[in-house]
Amino acid sequence: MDLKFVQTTCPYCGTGCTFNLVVKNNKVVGSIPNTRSPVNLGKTCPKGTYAYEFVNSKERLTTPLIKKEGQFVEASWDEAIALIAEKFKGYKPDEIACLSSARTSNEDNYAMMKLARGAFKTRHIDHCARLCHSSTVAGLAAVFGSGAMTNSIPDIEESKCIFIIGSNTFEQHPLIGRRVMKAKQKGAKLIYADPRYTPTAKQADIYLQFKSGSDVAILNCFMHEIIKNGWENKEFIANRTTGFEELKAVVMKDDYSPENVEKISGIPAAQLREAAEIYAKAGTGALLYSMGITQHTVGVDNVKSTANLQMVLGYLGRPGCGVNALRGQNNVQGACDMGALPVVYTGYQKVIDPVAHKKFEDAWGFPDGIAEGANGYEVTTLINVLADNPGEIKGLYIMGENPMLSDPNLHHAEEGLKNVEFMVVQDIFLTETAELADVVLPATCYAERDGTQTSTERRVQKWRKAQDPPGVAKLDWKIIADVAAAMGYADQFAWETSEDVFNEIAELTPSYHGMNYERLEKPEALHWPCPETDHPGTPILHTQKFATPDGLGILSPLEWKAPAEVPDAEYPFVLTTGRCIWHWHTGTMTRNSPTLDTEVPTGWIEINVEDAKELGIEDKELIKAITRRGEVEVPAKVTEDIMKGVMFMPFHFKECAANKLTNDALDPIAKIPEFKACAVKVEKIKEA
Ligand SMILES: Nc1nc2c(c(=O)[nH]1)N[C@H]1C(S)=C(S)[C@@H](COP(=O)(O)OP(=O)(O)OC[C@H]3O[C@@H](n4cnc5c(=O)[nH]c(N)nc54)[C@H](O)[C@@H]3O)O[C@H]1N2
Ligand SMILES: Nc1nc2c(c(=O)[nH]1)N[C@H]1C(S)=C(S)[C@@H](COP(=O)(O)OP(=O)(O)OC[C@H]3O[C@@H](n4cnc5c(=O)[nH]c(N)nc54)[C@H](O)[C@@H]3O)O[C@H]1N2
Ligand code: SF4
Ligand SMILES: [Mo]
Repeated sequence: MDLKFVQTTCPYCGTGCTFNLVVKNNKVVGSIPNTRSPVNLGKTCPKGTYAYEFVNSKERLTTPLIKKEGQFVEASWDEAIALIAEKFKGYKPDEIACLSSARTSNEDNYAMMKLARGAFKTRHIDHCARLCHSSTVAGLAAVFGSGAMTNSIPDIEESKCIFIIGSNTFEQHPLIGRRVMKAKQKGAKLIYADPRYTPTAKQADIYLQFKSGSDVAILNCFMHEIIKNGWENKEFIANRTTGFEELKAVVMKDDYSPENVEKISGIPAAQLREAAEIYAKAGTGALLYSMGITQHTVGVDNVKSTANLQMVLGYLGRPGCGVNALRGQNNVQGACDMGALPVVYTGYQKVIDPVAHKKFEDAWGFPDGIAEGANGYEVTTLINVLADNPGEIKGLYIMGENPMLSDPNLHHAEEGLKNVEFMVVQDIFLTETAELADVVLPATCYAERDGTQTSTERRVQKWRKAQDPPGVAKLDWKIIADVAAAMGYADQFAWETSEDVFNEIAELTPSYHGMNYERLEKPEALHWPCPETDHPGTPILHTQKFATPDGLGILSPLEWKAPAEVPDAEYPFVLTTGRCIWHWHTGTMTRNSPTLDTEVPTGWIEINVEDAKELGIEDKELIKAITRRGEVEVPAKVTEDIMKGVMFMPFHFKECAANKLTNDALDPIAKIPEFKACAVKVEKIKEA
């Protein structure tokens, strides 16, 4: 028997745990956590533990498929690639759009960005970060000059008080949750704000339950109390920030007194006072947030509000502090870093900056130039264009995304995707989105390849090949390079290994410039910025100054605004959506992992006990949930863990897809949809 262990990085969440894949006779059969990892210290959560199960699922795509007369027919790579090249050559640049993937490696995202801008010459490229942390990228870049998590994961242990708002850390970033527990063991307090009494809430010293969509009011109330009592960090405010007087003028208004914020949020005034005092007096406080903050029409305001609080208390630039935006997908940080966004090349070099444009044009050497230096469509704008202006975009190339379940207001998204003349989907499974494609391309998964991914703490870590891919599946960047070559750009995509791609990235990206595959072999890998090969990397950002032009952090005066759609007589409840620990997004991987799938076989809607009683709904009863955009049948979970007036659904399950209900109203700056609040009603299903 041939047995080996291959160290790799978890393909699920942005925590970036590493483990060893157990490989028997050339097949991945198990995993063992890596004890040398400074991130997960020898542990993994259930998804990491069973991340080997989907690798050899019978459902994996094994060969290219071409749709002929409405049916998929197996095809050779030559045939599929030739068809794609011919179709895309026939479209004008602005008729093409690409969706890149936070599930794939940095090398793949870089290749996709180069394919879009260099070969297709389109400016329309984006990926699921739009639905996730686009508010963070926009909000933190505006106030700190850099849109990333400021501190590192091990650093959370140094905190004296941890304030988690809008992140169910214990279920969605379990190995970051473990750090929070380690800090607690050292005496730290945990304050947790969330509409649901989640597993994270169960560990909190103070739990603030509130109505979805009141975050700015709550954060302003904290600052109101802090400034009223003189607990702000006057030295930090004076030396490192601008805009304090303007901020103060807003947060000190009576609107943000604990009594008034109790009316908006439902949190008792006394509890708001107590939480603000404990947090302010801790002296060292880390704020953690995720989708509860970002996925709102006021997502950018929410993000800036968290930054305001941390600056007012001087909780930045030192250990145990920070604005810690917990990034979701394994490589969403990297996909953004690689420029899989409509406004930047790698390392956030702006496409509208003529210097950056020329740098990439010269370095890449396309004989016929690259996409113009203008911003393109965001995912959400693209879907609107597809649905409302058919024919404007004719060709769509999607790598590793499943918008047919993950986009808001699915009927609208489906209408848009069906209007595309020619659609390519490159995935590891035949997804709901792939079903609509003209060509489906089989990719290798994390276990079948070398590559790098960048975790939420900006740590760049490696994937290592453990087994061969199924059938004729190929590396994502290799497929992209083949498409480019068939369009006449073989020279620009002449990489032989993943390392070749990485070296090109490092060459063109200041924050990755000092990295190479050899340096990334160390157990702790490297955090960007890492500008030179002798630079140790940067675990904590903004220690001396912020990355803004004058080095100062910008305090933003912000008023609370209600969500785009609030309950009324017809739709009397707030619906919020999210995740559970066992499943991943649209379920392609976790529902093909028998252990995880058995734990939670289908979806549900959480309803407060009193609400259920008034509606005459029993636990586990199949009911109908209805919004202005659609309806689904879904089992009720009657529970005290959710606030009265609020309901919650996970979006993992196609048979009761939460996104048939969600609102596609957008934040005006980040263009993120309001997944976290819309108005809903529920009905009993009448017997036939
Ligand atoms: N198991 C698992 N882990 C995951 C994922 C997964 O699919 N499954 N996905 C990954 C990805 S891509 C991401 S982005 C992260 C997301 O990680 P999280 O943001 O932690 O997950 P969510 O469940 O989307 O939402 C978090 C919490 O926000 C609360 N919430 C709802 N409305 C509001 C509100 O108005 N304000 C506030 N403050 N909170 C509110 C919800 O009750 C929920 O508990 O998780 C990552 N980790
Ligand atoms: N209602 C509601 N909707 C939401 C959210 C919410 O909180 N509520 N959250 C939003 C957020 S934060 C996010 S991040 C999005 C996620 O939205 P998506 O990114 O669309 O969801 P995933 O299911 O992660 O899709 C990733 C796809 O990549 C494929 N894949 C995995 N590995 C590879 C690989 O190596 N190569 C290739 N080519 N493909 C691969 C998977 O099979 C899967 O089809 O969902 C958003 N939608
Ligand atoms: S915490 Fe995230 S990275 Fe770690 S094992 Fe779980 S899913 Fe994987
Ligand atoms: Mo996400």
